[in-house]
Amino acid sequence: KVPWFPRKIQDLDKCHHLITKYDPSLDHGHPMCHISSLHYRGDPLPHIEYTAQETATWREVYRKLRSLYPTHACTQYLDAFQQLEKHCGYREDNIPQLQDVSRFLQERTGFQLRPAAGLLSARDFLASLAFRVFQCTQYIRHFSSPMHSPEPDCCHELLGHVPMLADREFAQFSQDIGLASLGSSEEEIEKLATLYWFTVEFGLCKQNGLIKAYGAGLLSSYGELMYALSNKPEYKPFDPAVAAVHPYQDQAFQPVYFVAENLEDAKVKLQSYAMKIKKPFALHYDPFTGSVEDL
Ligand code: H2B
Ligand code: FE
Repeated sequence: KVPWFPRKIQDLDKCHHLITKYDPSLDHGHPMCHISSLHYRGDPLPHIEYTAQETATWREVYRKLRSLYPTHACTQYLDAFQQLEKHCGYREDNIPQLQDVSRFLQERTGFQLRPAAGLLSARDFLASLAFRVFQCTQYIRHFSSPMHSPEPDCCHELLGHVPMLADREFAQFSQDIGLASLGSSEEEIEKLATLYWFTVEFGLCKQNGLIKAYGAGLLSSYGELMYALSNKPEYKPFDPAVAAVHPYQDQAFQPVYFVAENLEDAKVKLQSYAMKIKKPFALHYDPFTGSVEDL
């Protein structure tokens, strides 16, 4: 039996299942503001007035990470980051608004943001990528630990994910993981989530003979970004079949990173991996209607 999956972008209104272990509303140490309630397609993205303390947390994170980007981030990231500073209010003293960022991404790659209340199930999160929708938290980590957040927060989304989603190849890569997930079994979802982990979150790529970061988990973590490009971790060439079943670490730095030849090569390899996933149907995404159809 094929699990239910969204067939059109409107169906994403049903993809909001939180992983309660990380549900920030259950974390009593967390300030309870800016947790989006249920959002429906077409609703405006909520404008948030962040407090001075929240902006101070952002400033600290922004300043430290920004100093590493020129040497540690891939060129696709750097190009988009420059544009975001120019057009979307990316600054030390300002937490960008999802509405502005979403509009920017739509013009670049057709990706749009949708507010999420916390960590979503892998199935729901991946399904939204199939429609070029990125589910994005709006709250910020607790000020007591600016360099670490146990759950995704807006520092992770805005500094880690958003710049990469402005790149064509990366946007396609993200959508392809999403499309592969639709109607897949629990085991396949588990593998795709692991693949997502080693690429979208912790991926490295070669660039002019050097290794650079494109993964959001790295680009939003000062400590791990430095570590990933030091001589300490082990590197393996990116191979989706290997990465999809590789053990990972969500409580400490990764012992292993997968290095892609470049983003296009990663995309092509992922596409051929996705073709081998066995499903009783074949889907085609129609960009004009924003829906998937059976072939
Ligand atoms: N939910 C949210 N809100 N943001 C994420 O970055 C995220 C998620 N990542 N759910 C997903 C899970 C990822 O870890 C994979 C697909 O499991
Ligand atoms: Fe993430």
